[in-house]
Amino acid sequence: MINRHMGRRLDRRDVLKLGAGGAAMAAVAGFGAGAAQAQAKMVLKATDVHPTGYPTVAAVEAMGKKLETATNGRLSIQMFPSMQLGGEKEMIEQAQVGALQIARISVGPMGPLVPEFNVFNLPFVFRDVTHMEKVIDGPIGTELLDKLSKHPTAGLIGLCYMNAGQRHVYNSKKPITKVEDLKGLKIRMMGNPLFVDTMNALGGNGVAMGFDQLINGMQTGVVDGAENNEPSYDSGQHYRYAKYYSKTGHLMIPEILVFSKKSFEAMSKDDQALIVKVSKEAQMDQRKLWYQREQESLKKMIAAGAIVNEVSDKAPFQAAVKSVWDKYGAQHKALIERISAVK
Ligand code: GTR
Repeated sequence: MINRHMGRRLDRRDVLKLGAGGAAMAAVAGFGAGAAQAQAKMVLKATDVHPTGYPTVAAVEAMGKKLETATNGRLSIQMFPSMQLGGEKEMIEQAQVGALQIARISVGPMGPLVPEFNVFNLPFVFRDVTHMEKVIDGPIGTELLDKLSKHPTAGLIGLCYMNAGQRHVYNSKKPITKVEDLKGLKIRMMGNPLFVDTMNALGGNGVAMGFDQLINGMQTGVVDGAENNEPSYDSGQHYRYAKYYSKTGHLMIPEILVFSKKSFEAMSKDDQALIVKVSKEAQMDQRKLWYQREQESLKKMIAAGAIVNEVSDKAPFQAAVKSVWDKYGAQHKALIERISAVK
């Protein structure tokens, strides 16, 4: 597999060969005893679809520095940014088998695994960013992370959340100011049927595709555009292919940091607790970086030629996605009510 933007992409064999973390893990398994576990040096492999300098990448790197300091260099993080280990689907698979330890992904693809996460994926579920932050920082956020960690087959530990702003539609044809404007546009959506249904309900044609396939999809006209927050649009230089960026704000999906359950269970209780602690700090560290980056990205993309427009009346967009709420929300009524009760 070749990643056009990054040179050769690593395949699973490379990941296993590369695995400083994996080697340490093998040593741990060999020693078996708790004391040996507590001392084994481990390089935790982390990955992100975004490049170095992106808020999520920077926050996980800072987490690695904290681990190094707290353990005198025994635990550290090696970051593989920019989709070097594949898209989010591949990242999840590698974390499940312990070929990497930390994957920073969107809650988006988690819905099919832990259905409650689809509540965060419902269009217009949060009133605003403050509401979303209160939910992820509070008991509901913790409950959903625990659901993932306790899932019998997911093979992942849910560590923390991160901010990802609001998602807005962008395309190469025209600005979207009203819901009818989406008609006939092929818009790339994340790999979760809920999102394709959302775009279709809005009148567009939702096309499920990995983030790693998107530039190619826009270049070849398989899609006319996609939807994402300002920092993703800017850092992926998507304005080069789809210059109309319309602030539909239809989704506000938090990010999630997951840890390989296989790797986690091989670590000492103290190390596990330390990882949980630094990840909670990372949730807040990333937030500060996020707000700065959103502003910077907005300026950069406009300077690069993006044409940004506000969407003044969101009510028709909200009305159009009722079928999505009926299909994916009906079984989570109580959770939805709890979310809307968060003030
Ligand atoms: C970004 C998010 C990524 C990925 C991407 C996508 O906002 O940070 O994790 O989910 O969107 O659209 O696939």
